[in-house]
Amino acid sequence: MKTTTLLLAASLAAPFAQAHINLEQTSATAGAYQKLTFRVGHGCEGSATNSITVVLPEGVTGAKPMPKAGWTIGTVEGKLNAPVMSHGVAITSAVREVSWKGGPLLDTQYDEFNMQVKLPDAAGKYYFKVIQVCDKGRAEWSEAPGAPGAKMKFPAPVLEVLPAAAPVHQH
Ligand SMILES: [Cu+2]
Repeated sequence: MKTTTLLLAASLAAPFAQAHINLEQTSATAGAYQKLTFRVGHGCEGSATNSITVVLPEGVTGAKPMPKAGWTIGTVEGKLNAPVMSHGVAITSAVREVSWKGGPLLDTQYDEFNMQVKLPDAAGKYYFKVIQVCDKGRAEWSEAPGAPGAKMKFPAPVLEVLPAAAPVHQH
């Protein structure tokens, strides 16, 4: 009896973790032009989603949202803390936020929101804060892992940027 309960608890926990707002891509290469797909698994405690805003982490530039039928795109440009080189030119400001407003996306439905970005040259974990606004209520997906095993209620979508392969030595 006890085993059955534990197994059931485990099988319920796994899909729930996938149901948040998360990134389809888990890792990518430093410096690459990368497609990012934000997956919206549910609304705000049952209420339909009518906007999501993605806040780009420092170093992620060149954001180009993919148009989406039924949704209006908005972007917010801002200064970068450190200039980024692009095609030999130092970029000092870039899109910092991308939003899609529209829908509504019902809690019983699922959708995906795409953009292309230029990833930074520095490897590491990059957290994309997402603000979800619903007909009733809102959610900020902004938590980064703290202590190991600590439970997060609203984890931020994360992308692991891996070092670019060292150039092949050719004679
Ligand atoms: Cu969730």
